[in-house]
Amino acid sequence: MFEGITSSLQSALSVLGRGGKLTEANIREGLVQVRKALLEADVHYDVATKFIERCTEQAVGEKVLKSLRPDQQIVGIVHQELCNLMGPTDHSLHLRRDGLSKIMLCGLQGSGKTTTCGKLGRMLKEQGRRPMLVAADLQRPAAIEQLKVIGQQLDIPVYSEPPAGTTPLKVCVNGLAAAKQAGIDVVIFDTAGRLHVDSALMTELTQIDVKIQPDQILLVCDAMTGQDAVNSAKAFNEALELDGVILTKLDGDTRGGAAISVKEVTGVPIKFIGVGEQLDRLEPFHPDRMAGRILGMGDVVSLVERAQREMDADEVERQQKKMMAGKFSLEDFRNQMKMIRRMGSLRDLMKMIPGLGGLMDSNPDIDAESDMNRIDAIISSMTKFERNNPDRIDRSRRHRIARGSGTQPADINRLIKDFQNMSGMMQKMAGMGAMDKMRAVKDLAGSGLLNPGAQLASVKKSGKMGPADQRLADEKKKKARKDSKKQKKRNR
Ligand SMILES: Nc1nc2c(ncn2[C@@H]2O[C@H](COP(=O)(O)OP(=O)(O)O)[C@@H](O)[C@H]2O)c(=O)[nH]1
Ligand SMILES: [Mg+2]
Repeated sequence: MFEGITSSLQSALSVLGRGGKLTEANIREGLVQVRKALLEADVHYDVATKFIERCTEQAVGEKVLKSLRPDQQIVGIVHQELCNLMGPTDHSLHLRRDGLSKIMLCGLQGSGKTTTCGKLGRMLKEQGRRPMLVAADLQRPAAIEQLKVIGQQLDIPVYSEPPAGTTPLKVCVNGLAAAKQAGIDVVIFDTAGRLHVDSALMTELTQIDVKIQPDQILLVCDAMTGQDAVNSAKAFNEALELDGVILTKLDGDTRGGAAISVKEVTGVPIKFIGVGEQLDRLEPFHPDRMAGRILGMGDVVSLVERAQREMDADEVERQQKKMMAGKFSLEDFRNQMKMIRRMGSLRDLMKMIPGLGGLMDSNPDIDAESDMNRIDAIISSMTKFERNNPDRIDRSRRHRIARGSGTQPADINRLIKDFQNMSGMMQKMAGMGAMDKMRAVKDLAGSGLLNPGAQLASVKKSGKMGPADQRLADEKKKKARKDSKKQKKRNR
């Protein structure tokens, strides 16, 4: 997969390593070569250009990580930007927990729809679902038979009708009714394609969409067709509002352009990839793994990631020292929170603290992911003086902060108390043995500071909305509006 782009990217990036020292000029020169490699791989022109702009901006401004050669660091940047371009990871089919889920597959002729119907059916069956396939492609004489054979191989029911005297829409409606009767929980509709996007095809698919109201509309795209795949994805998305793309034939001699461009051009995520003709050759799409394959520099990428972790670990250690010396302020605390977000989880952070790594694994209840926004809001409403001297926050300051952050004065109190407990604990921990540290982590978890969402539960109970709640509520509203718009479009 991707031999061409991988080798040309590697030679572009190796130019950077030659000079020994990186200058802005040779960063730019190296990235121009990267851009050329992308265009040769049939990456969309605008995508390649913007991609290089982002990489250049990053590379020129970046702090050099100790223990890395600058050219290695550039590989890291290109990798990260490739991940951003193709990500985030989104391979959920959003199936209903109970009741019937409907998945509609569409795409050009020969893109792999019928095969992918079987692959998805097989995957769902393995997950314990009861799928059914519906043969709604009446365009190709052999399509129905092809789907039936696939169904037989997988022992999955297939609904079909003799093509004379029916329409694709009727087949879908009747297939859905049959599925409901048979207690099926996921119906997958195999629809017709054409050689090119045309209005007759779009009308047929839109009618099915409106009538059947699928939960997911997935476009099956042939990765070998490069930019054509991307252009057709754009056209299908304008007519149908796709939920995802399944990119097929990535096992073949593809140049990789479609995989790199499709998300950026259409905004629709790649959910699965087809990597072979056999029915088990379907994989969830992982942008980071794909970026790694495209770059073909797995070893350098992991080196960069390790160096970044080391940098974060250095920062943690620095903060740790401050904490143990009793000089850790709420401002530091917030910075640390930001770092945690960047790194993924508090669990990971704790693992970096010398002596705490193994202990985290024995405390699976610690869930620090929830709602750090609230703490952020509280600290944001404090003055610099208050952040550095939390013990000086009196009643009137407390009320002002609560008003500013949309929380209750009691919540400010609790945050400060927990924060002081934590600082105290950290100071004590400096001289502790392993057992005591374990106990200390347990206490810390019990205090609620490691679970900021829980500790501010009283805000929710009070029924008043703070800015953080407001933001969440606004987002929910926005999503609801978007959903109803989609619904209306479908009902047209
Ligand atoms: N190598 C490879 N071939 C595939 C893949 N998916 C489908 N195909 C092949 O592509 C051809 C067209 O597939 P088909 O499912 O009939 O396409 P449809 O016209 O969209 O229904 C068939 O020969 C499939 O075996 C894949 O992921 N890799
Ligand atoms: Mg087909």
